Amino acid sequence: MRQTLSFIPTLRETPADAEVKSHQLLLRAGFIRQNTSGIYSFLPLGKRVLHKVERIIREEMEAINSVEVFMPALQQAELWQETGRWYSYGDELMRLKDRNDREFALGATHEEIITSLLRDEIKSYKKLPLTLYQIQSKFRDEKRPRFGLLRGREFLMKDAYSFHATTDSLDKTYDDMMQAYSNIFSRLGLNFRAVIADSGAIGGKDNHEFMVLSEIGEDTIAYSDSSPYAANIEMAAVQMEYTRPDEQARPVEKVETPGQKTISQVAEFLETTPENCIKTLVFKADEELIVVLSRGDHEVNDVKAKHISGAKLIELATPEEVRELLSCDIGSIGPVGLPADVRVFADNAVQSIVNGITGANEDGVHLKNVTPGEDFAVEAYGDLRFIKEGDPSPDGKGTIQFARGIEVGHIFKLGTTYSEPMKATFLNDQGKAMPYIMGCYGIGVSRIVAAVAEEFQDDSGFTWPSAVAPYEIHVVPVNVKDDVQRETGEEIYEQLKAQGFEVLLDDRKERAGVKFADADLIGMPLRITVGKKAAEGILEVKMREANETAEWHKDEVLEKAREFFKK
Ligand code: 9G3
Repeated sequence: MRQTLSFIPTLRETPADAEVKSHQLLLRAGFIRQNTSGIYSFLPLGKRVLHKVERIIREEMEAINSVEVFMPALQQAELWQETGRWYSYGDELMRLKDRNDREFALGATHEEIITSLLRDEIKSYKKLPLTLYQIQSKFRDEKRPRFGLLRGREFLMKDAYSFHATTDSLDKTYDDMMQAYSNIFSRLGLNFRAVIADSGAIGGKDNHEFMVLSEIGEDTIAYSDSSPYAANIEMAAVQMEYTRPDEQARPVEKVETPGQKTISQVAEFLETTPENCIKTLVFKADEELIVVLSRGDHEVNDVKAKHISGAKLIELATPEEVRELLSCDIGSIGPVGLPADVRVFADNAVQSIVNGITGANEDGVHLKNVTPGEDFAVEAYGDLRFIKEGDPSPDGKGTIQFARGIEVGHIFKLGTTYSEPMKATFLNDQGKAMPYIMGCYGIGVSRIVAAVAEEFQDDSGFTWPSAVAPYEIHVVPVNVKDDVQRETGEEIYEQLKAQGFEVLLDDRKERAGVKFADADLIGMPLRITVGKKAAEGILEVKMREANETAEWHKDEVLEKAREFFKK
């Protein structure tokens, strides 16, 4: 492609409101432009990267017999009402009406659509398993779109859905998807981990997120420094034994702690340590207030608290809700003397505390010598705390490290979460109508462009790996007014294109400095500069990622280019 015929509006300045380097460069290098908050246009170079990412995804989906379809973004409300999600999703689900005032959702995801499509077609176990996928725009009205393509309100997703007669069959497809996803992210050159994740509100049991390690990632991953174990921090299990000190439990005593609110303040004031304190939190689990206890130096993990309480949704109770329940402020609550109907859960570490400190459920008063089992009862102990760096890895191999990650994929075992309410059934081999057993598998395609952009760049711009680079070779005649340079550039361009290389020719009448800066900025893997030495048939070559240069004779360009791209 000739640059004079393309559309690559590079910028000199870094756009002010772009916070992360991938967003800054994608704008500066003319790959994307923002239309409005969280909504972007892909310009020619950005579109070509998108196209290559999609091609890799399609190849890996084909390889595991996942078949491509294309579903509507306009989704009739009735389907979302069948699963209840019309009501359970709030402002994030974009809704509109048609000319007859009928209600629609703009597709945030496609479980309802694809399940309604199949329930009319697939009636027998003989037609299962079936895995379908699409690559399509999704709409989610994020409260805080940010970081460019990393969190947008309209974005491109590959979403696949699998349908099975048995859980074994689902397990097989799930494992195939795990492998296909690993292939995809490896081919993209990304440093990723498949992590054990929480399925959020959509139910189902097994699910894994694919995280690209990045310091701008929104998620925290807990991973073992000497095994493949990795989990979203919300799900990382704590496998630790706690020993109870063999001291005698003493009678509980009230103690004035005026103005001491936090665990560390109370511990210091009473000359003890947070390990000897019992932290008490009140959560709203669905509509019920529950109490969750942890050792003073640990943090309660709300996702684990959600699982042990069986709630679908959980959030910290407000100070008003706490005062209404316990007639004191949050800094003074404790497990002793709670109303009998309040459920109490405690992290395993709490049972190793003897003569500990807790709030007295009176403002400015705490209790000393509190011992679980003696002075208060617990409905259940469990692993309820966030794992910490240095904790032993739950698989018993090595210790836990933290890393930030960008979620680029998420796969779920859905079971009958959608087929049940939608009465999407098949006749099994006993002739009995059973709901499909389902899985769903997402990849953030436009988010991947940003994740690769975040990874592959240096001080002067992008260093695209050839798997996703907009073009493989960038031919840059330095001075198009010089006949030799111009004609040599044209000759090389045509020759390489004829041999199947993806070539961009900088045929603009720009100064050398501008051309070189732009070439570095947009970052094709191989740049062939046609300068003064073209008169002797010598071309200067730059391998962008390694930032190395070489001189090639124009007669060897084809052979050398094949060698470079291992074609
Ligand atoms: C919504 C809105 C936002 C959502 C969802 C629905 C996330 C929603 C979870 C999934 C699960 C999988 C198939 C592809 C892979 C991910 N955010 N999720 O269901 F209405 Cl506004 O999308 N779906």
